[in-house]
Amino acid sequence: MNNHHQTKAFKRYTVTSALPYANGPIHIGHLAGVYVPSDIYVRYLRMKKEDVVFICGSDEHGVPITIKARQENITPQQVVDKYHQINGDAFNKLGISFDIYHRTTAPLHHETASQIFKTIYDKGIFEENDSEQYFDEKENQFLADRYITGTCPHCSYEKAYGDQCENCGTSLNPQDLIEPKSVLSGNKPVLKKTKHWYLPLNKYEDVLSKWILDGHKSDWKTNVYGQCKSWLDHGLQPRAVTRDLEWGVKVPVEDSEGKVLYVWFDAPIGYISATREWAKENGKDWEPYWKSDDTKLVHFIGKDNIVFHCIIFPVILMAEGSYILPENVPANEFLNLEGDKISTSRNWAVWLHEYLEEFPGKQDVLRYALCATAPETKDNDFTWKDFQSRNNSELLAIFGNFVNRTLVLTHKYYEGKVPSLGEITEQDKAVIEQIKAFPGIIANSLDKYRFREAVGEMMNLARLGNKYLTDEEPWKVIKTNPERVKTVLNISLQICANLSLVCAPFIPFTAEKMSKMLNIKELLWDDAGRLDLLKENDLINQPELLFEKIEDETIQKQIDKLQNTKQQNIINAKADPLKPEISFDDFQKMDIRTAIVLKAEKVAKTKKLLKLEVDTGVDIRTVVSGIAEYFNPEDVIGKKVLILANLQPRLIKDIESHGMILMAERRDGSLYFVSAGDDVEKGCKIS
Ligand code: B3M
Ligand code: ZN
Repeated sequence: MNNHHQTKAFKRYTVTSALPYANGPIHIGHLAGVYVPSDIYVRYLRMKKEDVVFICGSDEHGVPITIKARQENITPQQVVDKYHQINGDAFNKLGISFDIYHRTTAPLHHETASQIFKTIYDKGIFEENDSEQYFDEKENQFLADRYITGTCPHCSYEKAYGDQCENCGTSLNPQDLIEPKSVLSGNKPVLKKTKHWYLPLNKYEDVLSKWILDGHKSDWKTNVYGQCKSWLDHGLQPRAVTRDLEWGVKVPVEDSEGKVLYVWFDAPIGYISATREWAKENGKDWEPYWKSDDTKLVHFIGKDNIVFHCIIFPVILMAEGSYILPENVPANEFLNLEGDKISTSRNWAVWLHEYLEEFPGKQDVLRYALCATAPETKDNDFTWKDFQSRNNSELLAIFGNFVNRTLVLTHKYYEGKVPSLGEITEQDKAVIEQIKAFPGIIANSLDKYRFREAVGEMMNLARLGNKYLTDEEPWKVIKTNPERVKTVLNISLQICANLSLVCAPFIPFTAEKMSKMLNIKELLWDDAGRLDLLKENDLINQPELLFEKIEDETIQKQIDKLQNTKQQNIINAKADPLKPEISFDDFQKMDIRTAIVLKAEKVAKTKKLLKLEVDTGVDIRTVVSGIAEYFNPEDVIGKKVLILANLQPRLIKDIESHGMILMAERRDGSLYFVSAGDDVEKGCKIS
């Protein structure tokens, strides 16, 4: 691990994209976060004739797959076979140009993951620990965290899981849950002893700090660096890398009956097994791509995968001892949809396979829109209106309009032949200087994984051409100064040729059409910036329209589709079953009062919690409430609410909360205040 990563020349590149779980289709959040940026980066590298391998595939183990299989009453293998096909096909149609789309149920992956586990095991690096895990006696199996549900100790949410409470965001251990239940049988699970192997992450804190906090302070994105820093500052714990499950890579050591590798141990190794498969299929040696110091390894992922790619997988590779570490992990933040979080379970998403059906021939419009609004440094929001405007006001009105006018005029005045470049004016010189500069500007952004910035500069080259043509008005000047028009169209054609080059990583389908129209093939990145990509008398083919207007009704149809989904969620969500009966005396114990919210603020590092100061008419007190996803602090100040005033105080995220604000939960999970009406003053007893 060296510190000269910026200047170091690399002989080859291994670029990986997060392996999507094969338990569902791909949506625009995945594309914006991971797959469009990684494809842009690889296409750019290929245009620079770099030796690059682009790796992806299906992540086919893990509890989400077995849960899906239970839900659909099919086998896990059937689940992954279905989505491996759907996802691979959809990526391909969007032009995501992986060199291989492998899968972690492949025998070569099981072999590779087992070998790496065994090497680390034989070095005596794993710690073997017995622990007590929840066991479902009826199903006769240990329960993975996701298979245990119960009440969250922090916010009393009754449907928390063994690994996390989705209501207050707290990460949990199964034994934190109050009244735990097995998702499989509904029974109360029992604690049973079991042995697991632990990766001693704590022993790698120093080497990780040196590698990341010192070595990558300047070139890793701040969101990635910041997450790594906070993990390292908090200190690392040994992490179990085996599980009591049937579905997964069998643990390759004695006394491991019924145990598999933890999915996050085997999944990143899927990048290596995919490279091995690709090398086999292409007569290449895979080892340099993962073991040579002059290889640049880059992982493209979403922010929820940072710790696995920057801490856990690197420790696995360090422990194994013969691998290189990633040079960069340019993780993106999350993309929201029409102001709401994308959610597979609530079907709140734009699914790639549906987009491809509903917008045939418009792959580049989606690629461009997602790149131009990518959540590179903060979460961002996809709206269909923005999508429409990216197409109509940029791709069509600037890029497409400029190319089309240039080619139409070349055919109109010169039978499609490139005219000579006559005398050039000062204005021409200024334009020519900019044409020369654009490839370097775009490359500089791409080298820094700033794809939004890069695609914006690509569109600026189209703007330059569009403005030049409009300013020069060749359709008027042709009558008075035909020689001038030759120069203007020659320069405009050179801009089109340069555009067809520098747009290729972003909108490859358009680039392909342009290279056919302009009759230029196999150009390299280094050819960009030249003013002689098209020679005098070269023949230009008839122009075809690169983009078409997207009408309001087309967009409205998509917006309506999402609204219908929202309505459907409300209808689908059955009302929760009644709780067990209570006596009147039980009810009498509760002291519910009207109250007013005086102050409100977000609870740091949580998505769902607000800290409220509430005047109950009896006293003024602090209450922590899990409503932050539905209400901003400023919206609740002054609100008249109902409070369960004699609830025992609870510590939630280190804040002592006295009481509970009564909320009603809609069918779609959103919350609203239960109120006694505005004309009631604070402190009134509800009975
Ligand atoms: N499948 C998690 C995800 O899809 C996981 C990524 C694995 S990359 C090795 O977000
Ligand atoms: Zn909670």
